[in-house]
Amino acid sequence: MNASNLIVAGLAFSMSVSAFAAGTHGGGHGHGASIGEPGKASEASRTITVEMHDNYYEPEEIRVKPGETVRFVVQNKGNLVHEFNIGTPGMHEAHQKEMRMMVEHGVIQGNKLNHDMMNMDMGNGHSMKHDDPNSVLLEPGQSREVVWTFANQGNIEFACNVPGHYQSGMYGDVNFE
Ligand SMILES: [Cu+2]
Repeated sequence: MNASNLIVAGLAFSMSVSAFAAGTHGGGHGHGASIGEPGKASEASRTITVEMHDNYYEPEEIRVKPGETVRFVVQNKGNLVHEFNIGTPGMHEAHQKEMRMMVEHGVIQGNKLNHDMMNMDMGNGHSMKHDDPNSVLLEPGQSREVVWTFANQGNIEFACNVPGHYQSGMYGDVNFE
């Protein structure tokens, strides 16, 4: 096993551990009923454009109806890599550990992503692809959609878990009407 395989194996292990830890808190990694579920664009009642800046969102909070499906158009208008991730505060905290590993291993490099490394197959169906349906990770200038069906209520935030960003205020509340 060469050095880079060793690093990747270590990262795969740490990511699966944290994913498991998040799952035990009932919520998991975007699959829990508490935060809702991936939605269909055809069922979305409206589109909300979310701009990501260094380091804040515009708008800073959103209001949704219980069970509403919303199509988010997420645009990175900043100069750094940013994430839009729908989850509970506990899920964000767990995800921040994974993101720290991604920075430490050079997958996230300030203003760009190492796509080769993200696409690398680490075995067992794992990769560092950041393709959970409740989140997008974007380089400056990129734009992508997230369609999400919210549950009836919940303590939900949209947040950026790139190291330091949440702590500097890059999160917003999802308020239920
Ligand atoms: Cu950010």
